[in-house]
Amino acid sequence: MHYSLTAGAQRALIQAERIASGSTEMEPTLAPLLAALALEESRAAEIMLAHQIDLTLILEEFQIQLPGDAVAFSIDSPEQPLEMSQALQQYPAFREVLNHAMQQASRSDVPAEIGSEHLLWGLLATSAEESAWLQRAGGLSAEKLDDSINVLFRQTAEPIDVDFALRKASATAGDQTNTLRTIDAAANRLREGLRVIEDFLRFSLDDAHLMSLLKTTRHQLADALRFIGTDALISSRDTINDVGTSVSTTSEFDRSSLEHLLQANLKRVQEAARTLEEFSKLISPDAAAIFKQMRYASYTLEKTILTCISSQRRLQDSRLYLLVSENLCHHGAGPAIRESLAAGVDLVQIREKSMTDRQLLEHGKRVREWTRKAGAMLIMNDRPDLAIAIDADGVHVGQEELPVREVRQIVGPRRLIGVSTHNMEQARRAVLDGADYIGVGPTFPTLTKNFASHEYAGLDFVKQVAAEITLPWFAIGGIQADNLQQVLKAGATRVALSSVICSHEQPGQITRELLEQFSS
Ligand code: TZP
Repeated sequence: MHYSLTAGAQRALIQAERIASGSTEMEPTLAPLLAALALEESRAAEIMLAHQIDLTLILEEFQIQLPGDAVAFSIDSPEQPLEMSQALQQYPAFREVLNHAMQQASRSDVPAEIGSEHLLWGLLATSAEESAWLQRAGGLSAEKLDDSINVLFRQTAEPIDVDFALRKASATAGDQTNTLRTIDAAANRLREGLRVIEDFLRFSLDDAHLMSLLKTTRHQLADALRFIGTDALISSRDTINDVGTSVSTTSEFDRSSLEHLLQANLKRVQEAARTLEEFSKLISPDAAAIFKQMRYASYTLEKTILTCISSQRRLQDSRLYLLVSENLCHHGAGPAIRESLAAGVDLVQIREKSMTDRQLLEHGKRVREWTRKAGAMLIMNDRPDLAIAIDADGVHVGQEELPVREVRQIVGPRRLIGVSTHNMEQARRAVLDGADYIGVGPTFPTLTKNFASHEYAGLDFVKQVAAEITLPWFAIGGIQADNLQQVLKAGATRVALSSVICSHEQPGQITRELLEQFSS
């Protein structure tokens, strides 16, 4: 039997070859192919996303660097068949995957084309580390994928019988067309709104993490529309006779700032998702359920983006964040705080583990006065109740303390909430939970707080956060005058520190030295 590859599968193999040829590994593994499958907008990528596996996770797990042109790559260039055969000749591991993929494709009764989902199946059928990881990280196995492949084929090869579904709802032919027209228009509105938001995240906020969330939303839209039937949507389209296209409002052209533009498009996405959800109920409850999820996801996205923008504004000039514990200070907490404030510390955190609540309250009120006079912010560690009592600007919590949602209930919308994070998963979670800033560390070993040796996140964590997250963050842990440059080079623009200032004979002097390093 003759097999051909779909365009998606071809692109994936060529991308895999490009990624593998840029790798230093002597024996290329299957990781480049896995990354290529996630990189392409393909069925394999959709299946992986449905199992919470995305490109970022793969790149992180297998330490892969994408070549610069990976995203811009297109299938139209004439040299591609040659490149693809190179991929197969040079990398026997890819060939093994292709053999498995052929077997899987031959089981299908639709044309014997090998798609990206078959390549993914082929990869899972090997005993490679990448296959075991997909099982661990996303519960994906060749057997599981059998079901997904069947479902996907059912959806694409045999779209839901719209006629039948509408007849059941006793709709007229005119109703059917109008429902489809409405869905088509709302889907376009949603897609366009998502694109504007994505461009904002890319060019204004430059936030890779939030962009990856948006990509998931775009995939969800494609999933839902498949339930409706893309062909039926196109054939119902009648833009020329759509009265809506000639109606415009003055507010449509009234965009006073980038943020305003962003908000208008977030609303547009939410409204479109609601229309899609309601009208899809007449055709496909499955699609309606996905649109509902998308609407909720867009509320979270809105909150996350707006929190990020407002925190960036509030913490715009902050560089040095001092955590003060009485027991670390040479001449007591008072002098350390006042001297470092005078030298330019931007935030002070009260981090006392052995004071009574009364002592903390009195101490907190004093620090409030000093910080206010100096124009600095005050953060209370662990205690939302005391943060309110002393009118602090915010509260900081660790992974074991109250979650952001509960803290927000206590401190209200105005006060900052900071969260300590020790790995990328925690950092991404904190962003989505609504933290206003995060602590990123420990960067270096520290005696100020106990960590097990495996908990040292190190400079790599700092670099990863710098590449992905634009919510304000502070590198923390063991930072001193002689290693600050390494932290700044890793991408940090703000740092939090404790002992280096508190235990110094001259807290003001060392604060000035540290601050100077930011401008050198
Ligand atoms: N969280 C992560 S590291 C750390 C905390 C509270 C201690 C920071 O103190 P130091 O003395 O600057 O290492």
